[in-house]
Amino acid sequence: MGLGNFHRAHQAWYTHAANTGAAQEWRITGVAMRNPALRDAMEAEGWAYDLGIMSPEGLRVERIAVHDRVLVAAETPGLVVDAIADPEVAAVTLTVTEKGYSLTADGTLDTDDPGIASDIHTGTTRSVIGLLARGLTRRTLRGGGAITVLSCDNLGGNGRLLHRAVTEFLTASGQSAGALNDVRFPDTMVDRITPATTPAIKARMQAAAGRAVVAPVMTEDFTEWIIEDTGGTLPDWTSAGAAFVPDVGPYERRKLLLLNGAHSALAYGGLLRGHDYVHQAVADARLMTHIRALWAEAAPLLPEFGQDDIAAYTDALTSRFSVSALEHRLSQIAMDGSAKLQQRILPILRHHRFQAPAASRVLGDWWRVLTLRDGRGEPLGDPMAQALQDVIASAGPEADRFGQVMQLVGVPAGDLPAGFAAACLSPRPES
Ligand code: CS2
Repeated sequence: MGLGNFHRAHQAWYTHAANTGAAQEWRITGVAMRNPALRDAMEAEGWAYDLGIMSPEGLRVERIAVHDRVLVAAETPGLVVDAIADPEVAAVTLTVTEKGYSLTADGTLDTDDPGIASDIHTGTTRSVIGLLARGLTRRTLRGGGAITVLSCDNLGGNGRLLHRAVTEFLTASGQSAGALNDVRFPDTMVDRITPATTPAIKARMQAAAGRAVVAPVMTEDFTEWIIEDTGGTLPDWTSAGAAFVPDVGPYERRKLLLLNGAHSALAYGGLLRGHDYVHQAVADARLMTHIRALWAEAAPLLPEFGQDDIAAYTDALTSRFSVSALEHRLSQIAMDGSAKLQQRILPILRHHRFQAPAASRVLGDWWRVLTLRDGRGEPLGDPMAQALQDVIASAGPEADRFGQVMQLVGVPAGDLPAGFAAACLSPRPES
Protein backbone atom coordinates (compact mmCIF):
# COMPACT_ATOMS: atom_id res chain seq x y z
CA MET A 1 0.00 0.00 0.00
CA GLY A 2 1.52 3.26 -1.17
CA LEU A 3 3.16 3.01 -4.59
CA GLY A 4 5.28 6.16 -4.37
CA ASN A 5 8.97 6.48 -5.09
CA PHE A 6 10.02 5.02 -1.76
CA HIS A 7 8.14 1.75 -2.24
CA ARG A 8 9.62 1.37 -5.71
CA ALA A 9 13.18 2.16 -4.54
CA HIS A 10 12.96 -0.09 -1.49
CA GLN A 11 10.50 -2.94 -0.91
CA ALA A 12 9.87 -3.56 -4.62
CA TRP A 13 13.62 -3.50 -5.32
CA TYR A 14 14.29 -5.99 -2.48
CA THR A 15 11.54 -8.26 -3.80
CA HIS A 16 12.93 -8.02 -7.32
CA ALA A 17 16.36 -8.98 -5.92
CA ALA A 18 14.85 -11.88 -3.93
CA ASN A 19 13.32 -13.22 -7.16
CA THR A 20 16.65 -13.28 -8.97
CA GLY A 21 17.62 -16.91 -9.29
CA ALA A 22 14.76 -18.09 -7.03
CA ALA A 23 12.73 -21.14 -8.00
CA GLN A 24 9.47 -19.33 -7.32
CA GLU A 25 8.94 -15.66 -7.96
CA TRP A 26 7.02 -13.30 -5.71
CA ARG A 27 4.73 -10.75 -7.32
CA ILE A 28 3.37 -7.49 -5.93
CA THR A 29 -0.12 -6.04 -6.21
CA GLY A 30 0.66 -2.34 -6.02
CA VAL A 31 -1.86 -0.07 -4.31
CA ALA A 32 -1.75 3.63 -5.16
CA MET A 33 -3.87 5.44 -2.60
CA ARG A 34 -5.35 8.13 -4.86
CA ASN A 35 -3.43 9.06 -7.99
CA PRO A 36 -4.05 6.87 -11.07
CA ALA A 37 -1.19 8.42 -13.12
CA LEU A 38 1.46 5.96 -11.97
CA ARG A 39 -0.84 3.01 -12.57
CA ASP A 40 -1.44 4.21 -16.11
CA ALA A 41 2.27 4.73 -16.81
CA MET A 42 3.25 1.34 -15.42
CA GLU A 43 0.39 -0.50 -17.10
CA ALA A 44 1.55 0.67 -20.50
CA GLU A 45 4.86 -1.14 -19.81
CA GLY A 46 3.45 -4.37 -18.38
CA TRP A 47 3.72 -2.94 -14.84
CA ALA A 48 7.49 -2.35 -15.08
CA TYR A 49 9.30 0.85 -14.09
CA ASP A 50 12.85 2.17 -14.08
CA LEU A 51 15.00 2.65 -11.00
CA GLY A 52 18.14 4.79 -11.18
CA ILE A 53 20.75 3.96 -8.53
CA MET A 54 23.35 6.66 -7.93
CA SER A 55 26.69 5.33 -6.66
CA PRO A 56 30.19 6.84 -6.60
CA GLU A 57 30.80 4.94 -9.87
CA GLY A 58 27.89 6.71 -11.54
CA LEU A 59 24.23 6.19 -12.32
CA ARG A 60 22.93 2.77 -13.32
CA VAL A 61 19.36 2.23 -14.39
CA GLU A 62 17.53 -1.04 -13.68
CA ARG A 63 14.20 -2.05 -15.16
CA ILE A 64 12.16 -3.52 -12.30
CA ALA A 65 9.33 -5.89 -13.22
CA VAL A 66 7.86 -7.28 -10.03
CA HIS A 67 4.30 -5.90 -9.97
CA ASP A 68 1.54 -7.79 -11.69
CA ARG A 69 -1.18 -5.21 -11.26
CA VAL A 70 -1.80 -1.84 -9.63
CA LEU A 71 -5.01 -0.86 -7.85
CA VAL A 72 -6.03 2.69 -7.02
CA ALA A 73 -7.65 2.58 -3.59
CA ALA A 74 -9.75 5.71 -4.12
CA GLU A 75 -11.27 4.18 -7.28
CA THR A 76 -11.77 0.57 -6.22
CA PRO A 77 -11.39 0.16 -2.46
CA GLY A 78 -13.28 -3.16 -2.63
CA LEU A 79 -10.53 -4.66 -4.81
CA VAL A 80 -7.91 -3.59 -2.25
CA VAL A 81 -9.92 -5.22 0.54
CA ASP A 82 -10.18 -8.38 -1.59
CA ALA A 83 -6.45 -8.37 -2.27
CA ILE A 84 -5.65 -8.24 1.45
CA ALA A 85 -8.09 -11.12 2.00
CA ASP A 86 -6.59 -13.21 -0.81
CA PRO A 87 -4.97 -16.37 0.66
CA GLU A 88 -2.26 -16.09 -2.02
CA VAL A 89 -1.12 -12.83 -0.46
CA ALA A 90 1.51 -13.39 2.25
CA ALA A 91 2.47 -9.85 3.18
CA VAL A 92 1.33 -6.25 3.01
CA THR A 93 3.89 -3.46 3.17
CA LEU A 94 2.87 0.10 3.99
CA THR A 95 4.66 3.18 2.65
CA VAL A 96 1.98 5.77 3.24
CA THR A 97 4.00 8.45 5.14
CA GLU A 98 3.59 9.33 8.80
CA LYS A 99 0.28 11.09 8.27
CA GLY A 100 -1.17 8.05 6.46
CA TYR A 101 -1.66 6.32 9.83
CA SER A 102 -4.15 8.93 11.10
CA LEU A 103 -2.72 8.98 14.62
CA THR A 104 -3.16 11.58 17.32
CA ALA A 105 -0.12 13.08 19.05
CA ASP A 106 -0.27 10.33 21.67
CA GLY A 107 -0.03 7.62 19.00
CA THR A 108 -3.62 6.38 19.18
CA LEU A 109 -6.03 6.29 16.24
CA ASP A 110 -7.49 9.71 15.50
CA THR A 111 -11.18 8.85 15.27
CA ASP A 112 -11.92 12.51 14.40
CA ASP A 113 -9.80 12.28 11.24
CA PRO A 114 -12.30 12.76 8.38
CA GLY A 115 -11.28 9.56 6.55
CA ILE A 116 -11.35 7.44 9.70
CA ALA A 117 -14.62 8.96 10.97
CA SER A 118 -16.27 8.40 7.59
CA ASP A 119 -15.06 4.78 7.46
CA ILE A 120 -16.24 4.04 10.99
CA HIS A 121 -19.59 5.81 10.84
CA THR A 122 -20.73 5.66 7.22
CA GLY A 123 -19.17 2.42 6.02
CA THR A 124 -16.86 3.99 3.40
CA THR A 125 -13.35 2.56 2.96
CA ARG A 126 -11.18 5.61 2.45
CA SER A 127 -8.42 5.43 5.03
CA VAL A 128 -5.37 3.20 5.05
CA ILE A 129 -6.35 1.84 8.46
CA GLY A 130 -9.92 1.23 7.28
CA LEU A 131 -8.72 -0.66 4.20
CA LEU A 132 -6.46 -2.85 6.31
CA ALA A 133 -9.06 -3.52 9.00
CA ARG A 134 -11.68 -4.50 6.42
CA GLY A 135 -9.21 -6.58 4.41
CA LEU A 136 -8.00 -8.48 7.47
CA THR A 137 -11.56 -9.05 8.66
CA ARG A 138 -12.60 -10.43 5.28
CA ARG A 139 -9.47 -12.60 5.25
CA THR A 140 -10.44 -14.17 8.58
CA LEU A 141 -14.00 -14.82 7.38
CA ARG A 142 -12.59 -16.51 4.27
CA GLY A 143 -10.05 -18.52 6.28
CA GLY A 144 -7.27 -16.78 4.37
CA GLY A 145 -4.56 -17.76 6.85
CA ALA A 146 -1.61 -15.98 8.40
CA ILE A 147 -0.30 -12.73 6.98
CA THR A 148 2.48 -10.26 7.82
CA VAL A 149 1.79 -6.53 7.72
CA LEU A 150 4.98 -4.48 7.58
CA SER A 151 4.85 -0.78 8.31
CA CYS A 152 7.71 0.82 6.37
CA ASP A 153 7.23 4.42 7.48
CA ASN A 154 9.35 6.58 9.75
CA LEU A 155 7.44 6.06 13.00
CA GLY A 156 9.09 4.76 16.17
CA GLY A 157 7.63 1.31 16.94
CA ASN A 158 5.79 1.42 13.61
CA GLY A 159 4.51 -2.19 13.77
CA ARG A 160 3.09 -1.77 17.25
CA LEU A 161 1.49 1.58 16.39
CA LEU A 162 -0.12 0.06 13.32
CA HIS A 163 -1.37 -2.99 15.21
CA ARG A 164 -2.94 -0.73 17.83
CA ALA A 165 -4.50 1.59 15.24
CA VAL A 166 -6.13 -1.31 13.37
CA THR A 167 -7.35 -2.78 16.66
CA GLU A 168 -8.82 0.60 17.67
CA PHE A 169 -10.52 0.91 14.28
CA LEU A 170 -12.14 -2.51 14.65
CA THR A 171 -13.30 -1.76 18.19
CA ALA A 172 -14.71 1.65 17.21
CA SER A 173 -16.58 -0.02 14.31
CA GLY A 174 -18.05 -2.63 16.63
CA GLN A 175 -16.08 -5.44 14.97
CA SER A 176 -14.06 -8.20 16.49
CA ALA A 177 -10.32 -7.74 16.89
CA GLY A 178 -10.16 -11.54 16.42
CA ALA A 179 -9.46 -10.70 12.77
CA LEU A 180 -5.92 -9.89 13.89
CA ASN A 181 -5.17 -13.22 15.60
CA ASP A 182 -3.24 -14.53 12.62
CA VAL A 183 -1.59 -11.24 11.68
CA ARG A 184 2.00 -10.34 12.46
CA PHE A 185 2.92 -6.67 12.70
CA PRO A 186 6.73 -6.56 12.89
CA ASP A 187 8.53 -3.27 13.53
CA THR A 188 10.78 -2.35 10.62
CA MET A 189 13.46 0.23 9.97
CA VAL A 190 13.72 1.24 6.33
CA ASP A 191 16.35 3.51 4.85
CA ARG A 192 17.10 4.71 1.36
CA ILE A 193 17.11 8.37 0.38
CA THR A 194 14.66 8.68 -2.50
CA PRO A 195 13.72 12.13 -3.77
CA ALA A 196 10.69 13.08 -5.83
CA THR A 197 11.44 12.68 -9.54
CA THR A 198 12.14 15.95 -11.37
CA PRO A 199 12.34 16.44 -15.17
CA ALA A 200 16.13 16.77 -14.77
CA ILE A 201 16.35 13.44 -12.92
CA LYS A 202 14.30 11.78 -15.63
CA ALA A 203 16.55 13.24 -18.34
CA ARG A 204 19.69 12.03 -16.56
CA MET A 205 18.24 8.56 -16.17
CA GLN A 206 17.35 8.46 -19.88
CA ALA A 207 20.88 9.55 -20.80
CA ALA A 208 22.41 6.87 -18.54
CA ALA A 209 20.07 4.14 -19.81
CA GLY A 210 20.30 5.21 -23.45
CA ARG A 211 16.54 4.75 -23.81
CA ALA A 212 13.23 6.15 -22.67
CA VAL A 213 12.51 5.41 -18.99
CA VAL A 214 9.13 4.52 -17.47
CA ALA A 215 7.75 5.91 -14.20
CA PRO A 216 11.35 6.77 -13.20
CA VAL A 217 12.61 6.77 -9.62
CA MET A 218 16.11 7.82 -8.59
CA THR A 219 17.67 6.62 -5.36
CA GLU A 220 21.03 6.27 -3.65
CA ASP A 221 23.24 3.21 -3.61
CA PHE A 222 22.95 2.86 0.19
CA THR A 223 20.01 0.91 1.51
CA GLU A 224 19.01 -0.76 4.77
CA TRP A 225 16.03 -2.79 5.94
CA ILE A 226 15.95 -4.16 9.48
CA ILE A 227 12.86 -6.22 10.25
CA GLU A 228 11.68 -7.61 13.57
CA ASP A 229 11.77 -11.37 13.25
CA THR A 230 8.20 -12.51 13.80
CA GLY A 231 8.38 -15.59 11.54
CA GLY A 232 5.95 -16.10 8.68
CA THR A 233 6.46 -16.65 4.99
CA LEU A 234 8.15 -13.75 3.26
CA PRO A 235 10.31 -13.23 0.18
CA ASP A 236 14.02 -13.77 0.85
CA TRP A 237 14.73 -10.08 1.24
CA THR A 238 17.96 -11.03 3.05
CA SER A 239 19.41 -11.88 -0.36
CA ALA A 240 19.51 -8.12 -0.98
CA GLY A 241 20.83 -7.31 2.50
CA ALA A 242 17.71 -7.05 4.69
CA ALA A 243 18.26 -8.33 8.23
CA PHE A 244 15.80 -9.97 10.63
CA VAL A 245 16.53 -9.15 14.29
CA PRO A 246 14.71 -9.63 17.61
CA ASP A 247 14.55 -5.89 18.40
CA VAL A 248 14.48 -3.16 15.77
CA GLY A 249 14.20 -0.37 18.37
CA PRO A 250 17.85 0.73 18.54
CA TYR A 251 18.21 0.82 14.72
CA GLU A 252 14.96 2.65 14.37
CA ARG A 253 15.94 5.27 16.94
CA ARG A 254 19.36 5.73 15.39
CA LYS A 255 17.83 6.33 11.99
CA LEU A 256 14.95 8.55 13.13
CA LEU A 257 17.03 10.76 15.40
CA LEU A 258 20.27 10.99 13.41
CA LEU A 259 19.17 10.76 9.78
CA ASN A 260 15.61 12.03 9.81
CA GLY A 261 16.27 14.51 12.63
CA ALA A 262 19.18 16.01 10.68
CA HIS A 263 17.09 16.02 7.51
CA SER A 264 14.40 18.13 9.16
CA ALA A 265 16.99 20.42 10.74
CA LEU A 266 18.63 20.92 7.33
CA ALA A 267 15.24 21.41 5.68
CA TYR A 268 13.95 24.21 7.93
CA GLY A 269 17.36 25.76 8.65
CA GLY A 270 18.37 25.45 5.00
CA LEU A 271 15.18 27.00 3.60
CA LEU A 272 15.61 29.95 5.96
CA ARG A 273 19.16 30.40 4.72
CA GLY A 274 18.09 30.41 1.07
CA HIS A 275 19.03 26.86 0.07
CA ASP A 276 16.88 24.61 -2.09
CA TYR A 277 18.58 21.21 -1.82
CA VAL A 278 19.99 18.96 0.88
CA HIS A 279 23.46 18.94 -0.70
CA GLN A 280 23.55 22.75 -0.53
CA ALA A 281 22.45 22.86 3.10
CA VAL A 282 25.01 20.25 4.15
CA ALA A 283 27.77 22.29 2.47
CA ASP A 284 26.82 25.30 4.64
CA ALA A 285 29.32 25.21 7.51
CA ARG A 286 27.02 27.09 9.88
CA LEU A 287 24.21 24.65 9.37
CA MET A 288 26.58 21.73 9.87
CA THR A 289 27.59 23.15 13.24
CA HIS A 290 23.91 23.06 14.15
CA ILE A 291 23.55 19.49 12.81
CA ARG A 292 26.53 18.27 14.81
CA ALA A 293 25.07 19.83 17.94
CA LEU A 294 21.78 18.04 17.24
CA TRP A 295 23.61 14.73 16.82
CA ALA A 296 25.37 15.30 20.15
CA GLU A 297 22.00 15.89 21.82
CA ALA A 298 20.65 12.68 20.24
CA ALA A 299 23.59 10.48 21.28
CA PRO A 300 22.43 9.84 24.89
CA LEU A 301 19.20 8.36 23.46
CA LEU A 302 21.26 5.72 21.64
CA PRO A 303 23.06 3.89 24.47
CA GLU A 304 23.27 0.70 22.40
CA PHE A 305 25.82 2.32 20.11
CA GLY A 306 29.34 3.36 21.06
CA GLN A 307 30.75 6.79 20.25
CA ASP A 308 32.73 5.35 17.35
CA ASP A 309 29.62 3.75 15.85
CA ILE A 310 27.74 7.01 16.06
CA ALA A 311 30.65 8.93 14.54
CA ALA A 312 30.88 6.44 11.66
CA TYR A 313 27.12 6.62 11.13
CA THR A 314 27.01 10.44 11.10
CA ASP A 315 30.08 10.65 8.82
CA ALA A 316 28.31 8.33 6.40
CA LEU A 317 25.19 10.52 6.64
CA THR A 318 27.20 13.60 5.76
CA SER A 319 28.45 11.85 2.59
CA ARG A 320 24.98 10.56 1.74
CA PHE A 321 23.49 14.04 2.14
CA SER A 322 26.20 15.51 -0.11
CA VAL A 323 25.19 13.65 -3.29
CA SER A 324 24.08 16.54 -5.48
CA ALA A 325 22.80 14.28 -8.28
CA LEU A 326 19.90 13.21 -6.05
CA GLU A 327 18.52 16.77 -6.16
CA HIS A 328 16.75 16.17 -2.87
CA ARG A 329 14.61 19.20 -2.24
CA LEU A 330 14.48 20.66 1.25
CA SER A 331 10.82 21.54 0.66
CA GLN A 332 10.02 17.82 0.22
CA ILE A 333 11.49 17.02 3.63
CA ALA A 334 9.89 20.13 5.18
CA MET A 335 6.40 18.78 4.40
CA ASP A 336 4.24 17.31 7.17
CA GLY A 337 6.38 18.72 9.98
CA SER A 338 3.69 18.27 12.62
CA ALA A 339 3.77 14.49 12.05
CA LYS A 340 7.51 14.16 11.41
CA LEU A 341 8.93 16.27 14.23
CA GLN A 342 7.05 14.21 16.82
CA GLN A 343 9.17 11.26 15.76
CA ARG A 344 12.50 12.93 15.06
CA ILE A 345 12.94 15.89 17.38
CA LEU A 346 10.51 15.66 20.31
CA PRO A 347 12.13 12.50 21.76
CA ILE A 348 15.43 14.41 22.02
CA LEU A 349 13.73 17.34 23.72
CA ARG A 350 11.80 15.10 26.12
CA HIS A 351 14.98 13.25 27.05
CA HIS A 352 16.69 16.55 27.93
CA ARG A 353 13.59 17.96 29.65
CA PHE A 354 13.27 20.49 26.86
CA GLN A 355 16.74 21.89 27.50
CA ALA A 356 18.40 21.01 24.20
CA PRO A 357 19.31 24.09 22.15
CA ALA A 358 19.84 22.42 18.77
CA ALA A 359 16.59 20.43 18.91
CA SER A 360 14.78 23.56 20.14
CA ARG A 361 16.13 25.47 17.19
CA VAL A 362 14.64 22.92 14.76
CA LEU A 363 11.19 23.66 16.21
CA GLY A 364 11.81 27.40 16.00
CA ASP A 365 12.97 27.08 12.39
CA TRP A 366 9.88 25.01 11.57
CA TRP A 367 7.64 27.73 13.05
CA ARG A 368 9.49 30.40 11.04
CA VAL A 369 9.11 28.49 7.78
CA LEU A 370 5.39 28.05 8.51
CA THR A 371 4.83 31.71 9.29
CA LEU A 372 6.80 32.82 6.22
CA ARG A 373 4.79 30.50 3.98
CA ASP A 374 1.54 31.62 5.53
CA GLY A 375 2.52 35.26 5.09
CA ARG A 376 3.14 34.62 1.38
CA GLY A 377 -0.21 32.88 1.04
CA GLU A 378 1.48 29.55 0.25
CA PRO A 379 0.06 26.20 1.37
CA LEU A 380 1.64 24.93 4.58
CA GLY A 381 1.91 21.34 3.33
CA ASP A 382 0.97 19.79 6.63
CA PRO A 383 -1.84 17.50 7.83
CA MET A 384 -2.52 20.09 10.58
CA ALA A 385 -2.42 23.01 8.15
CA GLN A 386 -5.77 24.45 9.23
CA ALA A 387 -5.01 24.33 12.95
CA LEU A 388 -1.54 25.76 12.35
CA GLN A 389 -2.95 28.59 10.24
CA ASP A 390 -5.46 29.40 12.96
CA VAL A 391 -2.66 29.67 15.53
CA ILE A 392 -0.48 31.79 13.23
CA ALA A 393 -3.43 34.14 12.58
CA SER A 394 -4.43 34.43 16.25
CA ALA A 395 -3.61 37.45 18.36
CA GLY A 396 -1.01 37.47 21.10
CA PRO A 397 2.73 37.36 21.57
CA GLU A 398 4.67 35.02 19.30
CA ALA A 399 5.90 32.97 22.26
CA ASP A 400 2.29 32.20 23.25
CA ARG A 401 1.33 31.19 19.74
CA PHE A 402 4.40 28.97 19.52
CA GLY A 403 3.29 27.37 22.79
CA GLN A 404 -0.07 26.57 21.19
CA VAL A 405 1.72 24.86 18.32
CA MET A 406 3.60 22.74 20.86
CA GLN A 407 0.25 21.66 22.27
CA LEU A 408 -0.91 20.66 18.79
CA VAL A 409 2.04 18.27 18.53
CA GLY A 410 1.32 16.82 21.94
CA VAL A 411 3.47 18.84 24.34
CA PRO A 412 1.35 20.36 27.14
CA ALA A 413 2.40 23.81 28.31
CA GLY A 414 3.13 22.38 31.78
CA ASP A 415 5.95 20.21 30.35
CA LEU A 416 7.85 23.21 29.04
CA PRO A 417 10.41 25.04 31.16
CA ALA A 418 10.13 28.81 31.44
CA GLY A 419 11.77 30.50 28.49
CA PHE A 420 11.44 27.47 26.18
CA ALA A 421 9.67 29.42 23.43
CA ALA A 422 12.20 32.22 23.69
CA ALA A 423 15.03 29.69 23.32
CA CYS A 424 13.41 28.20 20.19
CA LEU A 425 12.68 31.57 18.64
CA SER A 426 15.86 33.41 19.59
CA PRO A 427 17.64 35.02 16.64
CA ARG A 428 20.28 32.78 15.07
CA PRO A 429 23.82 34.05 15.50
CA GLU A 430 24.45 33.71 11.77
CA SER A 431 21.20 34.97 10.29
C1 CS2 B 1 13.07 12.32 4.78
C2 CS2 B 1 12.94 10.81 4.57
O1 CS2 B 1 11.31 13.35 3.60
C3 CS2 B 1 11.76 13.06 4.70
O2 CS2 B 1 11.15 13.36 5.73
O3 CS2 B 1 13.70 12.54 6.01
O4 CS2 B 1 12.08 10.53 3.52
C4 CS2 B 1 14.31 10.15 4.33
O5 CS2 B 1 14.87 10.57 3.11
C5 CS2 B 1 14.20 8.65 4.35
O6 CS2 B 1 13.63 8.24 5.57
C6 CS2 B 1 15.58 8.01 4.14
O7 CS2 B 1 15.51 6.64 4.36
